Amino acid sequence: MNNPGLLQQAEAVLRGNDLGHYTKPSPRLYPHQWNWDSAFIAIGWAHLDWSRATREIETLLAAQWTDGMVPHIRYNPAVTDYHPGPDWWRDTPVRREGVITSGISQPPVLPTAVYLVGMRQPDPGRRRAWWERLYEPLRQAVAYFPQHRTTGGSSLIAVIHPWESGLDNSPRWDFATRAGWHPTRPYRRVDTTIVERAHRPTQADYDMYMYLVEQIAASGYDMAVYLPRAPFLVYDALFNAIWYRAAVDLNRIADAVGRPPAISPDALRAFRDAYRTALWHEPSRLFRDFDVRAGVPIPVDTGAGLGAIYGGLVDAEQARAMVDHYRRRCAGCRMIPSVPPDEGGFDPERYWRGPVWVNLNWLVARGLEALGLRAEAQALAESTIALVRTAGFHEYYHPHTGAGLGGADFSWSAALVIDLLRRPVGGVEAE
Ligand code: 9WN
Repeated sequence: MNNPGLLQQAEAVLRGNDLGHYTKPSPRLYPHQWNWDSAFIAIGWAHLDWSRATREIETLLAAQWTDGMVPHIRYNPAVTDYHPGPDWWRDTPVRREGVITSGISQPPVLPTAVYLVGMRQPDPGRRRAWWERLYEPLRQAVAYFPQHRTTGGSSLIAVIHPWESGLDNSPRWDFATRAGWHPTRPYRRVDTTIVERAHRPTQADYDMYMYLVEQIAASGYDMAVYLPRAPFLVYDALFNAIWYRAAVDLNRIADAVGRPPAISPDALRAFRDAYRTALWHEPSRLFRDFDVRAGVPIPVDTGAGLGAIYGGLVDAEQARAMVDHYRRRCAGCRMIPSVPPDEGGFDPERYWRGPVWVNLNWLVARGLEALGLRAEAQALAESTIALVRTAGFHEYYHPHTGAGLGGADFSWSAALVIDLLRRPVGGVEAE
């Protein structure tokens, strides 16, 4: 694929959002450092400037709590125009001195980013030294979830806020919006002053988000106390698949630095069985999420259910069936709509309720590639690149028209396009 112009444009987006130690997800809408954004962004930086990629990751890891959790936002103290600001997240002794963060996490793409960035380093000595230095914090980041976020004997991981899922207003979480929760404090949104209100979560969604922030902060972030009474407690199919892949990649790093597996093969097997048993929904050929509080599956199909392909939790045959079925439901759309148009909650313009996202496409494309489904992976990579080439580096895209929506100059769209161009599907990875 020869796309020099696109590559240069993508690089310009990353450089434009670069603050030296971290990269803003987008110029005005998201001015702080976000957890899974920085993981995707580092994967892109690794093709341009390896040291810059490692700095992105190390800035994020420096915000890790002493219990292992990597927060979803590391706040930049110089920035005040983002809501919610740090004052919503009560302080805690497990937060590192002098680092201001939120009190929840996000999908753990980070260990996989460390693996992929490491693989871009041609000098095996430098690669190994870097992996050795990061190994223990990464191990703690992965182990945090089984240690603090499991309940009732299952090995599946429970998330406690839609923001932790990374897919904030997915229709999967509408049951929580419908509960009508409100925070006790008034708040003022900034997002709707920057991008169109119709592209963002609703006011009722934000009331629910802020209510949960208050609940979590009031608990002092002690999950042993919080989980038994958490109003929002779900097994998110995408988050769990990303965790599984993180554990597998962490074990690869462990092997490379001469250590035993961080997560035992038995634990991985138990997790895989639990995932496949608890979350598979045969009629939709898709994994679904589970409402742990209510003890019921969440009856909504979305692109998050394809996450198992990235996780390596399905074989090639099942992956192909999943993608074929999803594609049929989305006839006439750019792939992959975050929600299929025949789902009740579908909205082609509103954030995680239908638009196409580059990160979701990248996750599925790389998963298909790893399963040996090269033609399917290539088709998805090419359609993703085509979308961005036509509409620019947007946060998300209209599934019918391909128009760019949400924030402009969006970092992970740029970073992951760089990765798809420089490490084409089926290409040989630098050793
Ligand atoms: C809240 C930064 C983040 C992404 C999330 C996306 C959005 C934040 C917001 O932006 O969430 O965390 O303010 O809407 O949903 O996935 O990490 O790009």
